[in-house]
Amino acid sequence: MDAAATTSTVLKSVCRACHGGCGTLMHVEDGRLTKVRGDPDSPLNRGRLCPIGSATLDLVYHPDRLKHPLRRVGPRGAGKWQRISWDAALDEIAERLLAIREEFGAEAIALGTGTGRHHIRWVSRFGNALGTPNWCEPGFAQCFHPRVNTCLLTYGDFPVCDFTGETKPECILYWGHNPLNSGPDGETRFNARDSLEGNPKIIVVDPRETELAKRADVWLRVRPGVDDALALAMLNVIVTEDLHDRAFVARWTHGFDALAAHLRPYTPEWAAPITWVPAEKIRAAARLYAATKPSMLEWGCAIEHTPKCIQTVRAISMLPALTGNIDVPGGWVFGMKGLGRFPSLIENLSPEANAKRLGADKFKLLGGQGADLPAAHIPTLLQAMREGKPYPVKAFLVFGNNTLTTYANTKLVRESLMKLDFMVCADLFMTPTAELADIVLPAAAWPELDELAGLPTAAANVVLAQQKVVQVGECKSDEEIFVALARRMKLGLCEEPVKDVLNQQLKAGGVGMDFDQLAQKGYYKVPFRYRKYEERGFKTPTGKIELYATRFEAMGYAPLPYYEEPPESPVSAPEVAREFPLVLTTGARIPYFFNSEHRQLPNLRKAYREPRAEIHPETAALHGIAENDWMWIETRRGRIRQKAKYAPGTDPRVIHAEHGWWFPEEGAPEYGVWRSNVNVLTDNAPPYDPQMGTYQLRGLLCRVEKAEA
Ligand SMILES: Nc1nc2c(c(=O)[nH]1)N[C@H]1C(S)=C(S)[C@@H](COP(=O)(O)OP(=O)(O)OC[C@H]3O[C@@H](n4cnc5c(=O)[nH]c(N)nc54)[C@H](O)[C@@H]3O)O[C@H]1N2
Ligand SMILES: Nc1nc2c(c(=O)[nH]1)N[C@H]1C(S)=C(S)[C@@H](COP(=O)(O)OP(=O)(O)OC[C@H]3O[C@@H](n4cnc5c(=O)[nH]c(N)nc54)[C@H](O)[C@@H]3O)O[C@H]1N2
Ligand code: SF4
Ligand SMILES: [Mo]
Repeated sequence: MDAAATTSTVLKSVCRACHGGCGTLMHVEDGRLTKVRGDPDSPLNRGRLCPIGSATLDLVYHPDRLKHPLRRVGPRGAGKWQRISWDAALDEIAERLLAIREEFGAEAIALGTGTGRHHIRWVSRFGNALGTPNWCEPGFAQCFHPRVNTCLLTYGDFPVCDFTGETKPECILYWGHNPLNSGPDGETRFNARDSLEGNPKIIVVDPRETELAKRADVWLRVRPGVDDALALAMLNVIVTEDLHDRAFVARWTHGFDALAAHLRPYTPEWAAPITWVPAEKIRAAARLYAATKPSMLEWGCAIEHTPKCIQTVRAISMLPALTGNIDVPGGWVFGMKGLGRFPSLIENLSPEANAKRLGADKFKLLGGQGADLPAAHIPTLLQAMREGKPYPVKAFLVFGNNTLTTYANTKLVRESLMKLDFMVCADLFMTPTAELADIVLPAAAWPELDELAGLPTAAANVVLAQQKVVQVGECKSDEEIFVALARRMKLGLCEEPVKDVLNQQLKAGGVGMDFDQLAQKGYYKVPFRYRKYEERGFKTPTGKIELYATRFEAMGYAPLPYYEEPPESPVSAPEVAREFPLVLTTGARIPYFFNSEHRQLPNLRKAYREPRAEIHPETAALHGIAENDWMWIETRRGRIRQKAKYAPGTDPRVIHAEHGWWFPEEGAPEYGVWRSNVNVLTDNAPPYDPQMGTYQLRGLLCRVEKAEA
C-alpha cells in the first residue's frame, strides 16, 4: 500500500453518473476526493467501473464546473454573467416565482429535469408544494415510463430481469436495447454482462449489428419504428403453434381467447414486408424464445421513441407472460420494494390543479389517471410558453437537463424558451441551455450529496446509499436547493431537511437502518421471494396479467395491441420519402457519454472525439462519402454534420446518428449546439401516442451528402 492510501479516508458510496447503481469506494484526503474505485462488495458491479464512472475525478474537479450562482446581465442568451451570492439568487427566484404565481396562477411555473436523476422525484415534489402540476422530463413520454405505466396497469407491477438472484437465464431477448453500452433501466451494465456468463441463447431485435447482434442465435434486423408489427407476428407464432405455457396462461392471465382471435391476421408473412425481417426468421425467434426457459426480456427506449409506443410496449410485454417467465428465478421478476413511498406531496394538488396539467386530458398514461408519476406533455408545454395557450407558462426551472440537445426540434425549443419571463437552470456546467437562463445555480455532482437509490430500478430489492464525501465551491444538491427555495417562499411544505426525507423512506421500507448507518454499509439487500402472485394474485382489476387490458378499455384506449406505421416513414409518407429516401434512427448509446454530458472531460473525449453516424458502405459510396468523412444528414427540419462510420451490417436504407452532441470547447453562448445535434432533425409535432403523448425520435426520413472537412 502506498503512503497516500494509508492516510486517506475511504467512504462507501454509489455512482450516479448514469442511472446508477455501481458501488464505489471514495478515497478522500484533506477534504479532497483523490480516487474513486469500484466496491468489490457491491452486488451490482463487484468492483468494476465503466469509463464514465472512472472519469469521476475529471468531472468533480473540472475547471469549468459552475461553482457559484450567476445572474444574467445583458440580453437573454448573450452570454454575459455576473457572480451573485446564494442569498441573492434565492431571494430573486422566490420573489419572481411568487409574483408569477400571484398574477398567472401556479401552473404558469413549470419545472424540468433529466432522466432518472437522483433528484427526479424532488422536482415534482417541489412543484406539488408550489401548487403547479407542470413538471416534465424529455425522456418521460419517450423513455422507461411507457414501460412502467403499461406494466403497472396490466401486470400490477413493473417487472425487471432477475439479476441479483443465483439462477442464470437460458435465453435473453434484447429488444431495442443494448445494455452492454447503456445498462439503464433495472440493471447496471455489469449485471447485464454477467447475465451472459451462463452462455444463454440470445435473440436480438435491432436495426444495427451490435456486439450482442453478432453474438445472437437469432438477430432480427427490424426496420426502425415498426417493432409493433414484429412483436405481433412473434405473438401470432407462439399462439397459433401452441407454444405458450398453457397452465400459466390459463391460471394467471386474462383475455387469452380474445388475444388469440385478434392475432390471427398478424402472421410472419404479413410482417415480413413491413419489418424487412424474413418470415422464417420471425418464426425461428418465436420458437426459440418460447422453448427456452427461464428467459429474460431486456427491453429499451428504442421501442418508446415512436408515436405508437404504448401499444408496442403492450405487445412485447406479452411475450414473457405467454411463456410463463414471470417472477421465476432467472426470469422477469417483481422487486421486493426496500424503499418506502417517496413523500411526493401530490396530495397538495387539488383535483382542479391536477386537471390543469398540460396534456393530462389527452394523454392519461403520461399526465392523468393512468400515470404513476404524472408529468406534463412537453410539446403542449412548449406551446404554452410560445403562444400562451391553453394558458400562459411564464417561468421554467430546469434542474439537470440540456433542453437544446435532448428535446425534439431544437429550433422550436429555443424559440419557446426565449419567450419566457423567467428561467432558472441548475447544472454542473454552463450549457447552451443554461445560457438562456436568468439565473444559473451550481449543482452538486454525485459525490457531493446524500441520496438513496433503489435498484434494480423500480424493483428495489437492493437499497443503496449515496453519501456526500466532498464539497466543491458553493455547489448545493438539487434536493437542498428545493428545500432552501421552499423555505424562502414560505411554502410550508418541502421544508424539512433532506436527510429526514431519506430516513422516512428507509423506515417505511423496513430497512432497519437510518441513512448514516446504511451509508456505512453501502447497501441493503431485501431477502427475495419468487412467484409472489401465488400469495395474492396480480394487482390488476382481474387479479391476473391482463392480456386484454381492462384499465386501458376503461380509459378509452385499445385493450389489445395493434400495428400502425410511424407518421414519417417510407410507407406513410411516400411523398417525403422521394426527397428523403433513407430511414434515420437516432441516439443509440455509447459507453463514453451520458446523453449530452461529459463532452468536456478530456479522458472520455480522447476516446471519442467526434460524433459518428453509421452508414452502409454501399450507400456511402453512392453519395461519394468515405469512412471518416464529415457527412450532412438532413431531414425536413434541418441538417447537421456527423462523421461517417461504415456499418456493413446495417440495412443500406438505414442511417444511425448519435444524440446529445454539443462542443463545450467552442465556447459561449452556443457551444456549437447546431452543428451535430441530432434533435435539429427531429420534430415534436403531432400525431402523438394517444396514451402517452410520445413523439417520433427513431425511424424518421432523411438524406445524406458529403460535407466539407
Ligand atoms: N453510456 C450511456 N449509458 C446510458 C445513456 C447514455 O447516453 N450513455 N443513456 C441512458 C438513457 S436515458 C437510456 S433511455 C438508456 C437507453 O439505452 P437502451 O435502452 O439500450 O437504448 P439505445 O442504446 O438508445 O438503443 C438500443 C438499441 O436500439 C437500437 N434501435 C434503434 N432504433 C430502433 C428501432 O426502431 N427498433 C429497435 N428494436 N431497435 C432500435 C439501436 O441500434 C441500439 O442498439 O441508456 C441509459 N444509459
Ligand atoms: N433524438 C433523440 N433524442 C433523445 C434521445 C434519443 O435517443 N434520440 N433520448 C431521449 C431520452 S431516452 C432521454 S432519457 C433524454 C435525456 O435527456 P436528459 O436526461 O435531460 O439529458 P441531458 O439533456 O443530457 O441533460 C442532463 C444535464 O444535467 C446535468 N446534470 C448532471 N448531473 C446533475 C445533477 O445532479 N444536478 C443537476 N442539476 N444537473 C445535473 C448535466 O450537466 C446535463 O447538462 O433525451 C431524449 N432525447
Ligand atoms: S455504469 Fe453508471 S453507475 Fe456504473 S460506473 Fe458507469 S456511470 Fe457509474
Ligand atoms: Mo432515457
